[in-house]
Amino acid sequence: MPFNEHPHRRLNQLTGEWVLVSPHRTKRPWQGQREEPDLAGLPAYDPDCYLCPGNARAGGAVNPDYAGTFAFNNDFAALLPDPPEGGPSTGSDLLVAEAEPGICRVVCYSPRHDLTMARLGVDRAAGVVDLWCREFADLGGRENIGYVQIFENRGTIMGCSNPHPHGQIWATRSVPMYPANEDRHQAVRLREKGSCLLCDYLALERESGERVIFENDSFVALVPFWALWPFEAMILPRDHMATILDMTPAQRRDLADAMVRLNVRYDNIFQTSFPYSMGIHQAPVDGGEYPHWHFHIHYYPPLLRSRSVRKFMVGYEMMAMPQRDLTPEAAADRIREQPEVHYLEGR
Ligand code: H2U
Ligand code: ZN
Repeated sequence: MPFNEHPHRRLNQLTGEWVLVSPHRTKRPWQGQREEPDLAGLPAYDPDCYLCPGNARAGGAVNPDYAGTFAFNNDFAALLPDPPEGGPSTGSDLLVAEAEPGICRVVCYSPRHDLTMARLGVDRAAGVVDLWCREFADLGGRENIGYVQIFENRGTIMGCSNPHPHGQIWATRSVPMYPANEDRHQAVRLREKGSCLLCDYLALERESGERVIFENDSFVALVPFWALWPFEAMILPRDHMATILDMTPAQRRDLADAMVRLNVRYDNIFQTSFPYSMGIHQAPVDGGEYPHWHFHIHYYPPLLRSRSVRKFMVGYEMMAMPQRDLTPEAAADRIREQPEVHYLEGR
């Protein structure tokens, strides 16, 4: 069956969920309207930003005059370290709730208010990777923490409240739903086939090259076969490793290189700071054995046709299953054809 012409569904091997692909709706490869490049600059320092060095935050704390990265406990944390056990008692087996202890951190990537990951440069991005590793080791070693979710929301359309480059880390006692699902699917693969799901998948993708965007010595950036979002991508380590702590110093730097390069390409697609949610999925830290885990980064960007036309997951997507028109292969082509020099460079 020619996948690029007929409606079909694809199985996400990590989650067991399906995505409907309708390529016949976008036969033409690309005819999107052109918008003027987004040149709106931000100041390097914003006196009203709660993440800039030396500024006061909402809770009254004052940020240090930091030079590299900076992490702090979220002043409006969604999780608290010691909620009362047992949860609300509902008196019915149909109304299930339980306590969820946890910790929420905010991580600033740079003192510069205006430099997103795409413009951070590899040295500073490597500093972010080191910070993630320190936070992961620290939070993962704490009592009552079973999973550490590192993530970033970028852009107002993703609900990000502040353009200052930053991400978040939420650590919980239980393993949250999506990583728990990926955990099960990777475990089944190892049990039934004796091999790692993502090592096998990566070998396939590297052989065909169809959905690979680029690779460096340690990482591959690709559009997954089962991608939901128009320009969804994954960054995977070429070696099998369960968490970011398994990386050598050289691999940490290669991860920074891969993230910056993907972000530059993203920004170049619509000549704007490309919004997305990204997150690192890795093995739980609850003391279990996780030989089946292959850590990876997901990027879920919502833009579809221009910097103002986004994909909504509504209607059929909410009620039945996600659907896309642009094939993952066409999306990979489009990201691959972008230059690795940021469109704002030299302006
Ligand atoms: P976003 O990345 O989604 O914009 O979230 C930023 C976080 O920063 C958000 O969780 C926190 C908010 O609670 N925050 C502080 O911890 N201190 C502040 O002074 C403002 C915002
Ligand atoms: Zn700032």
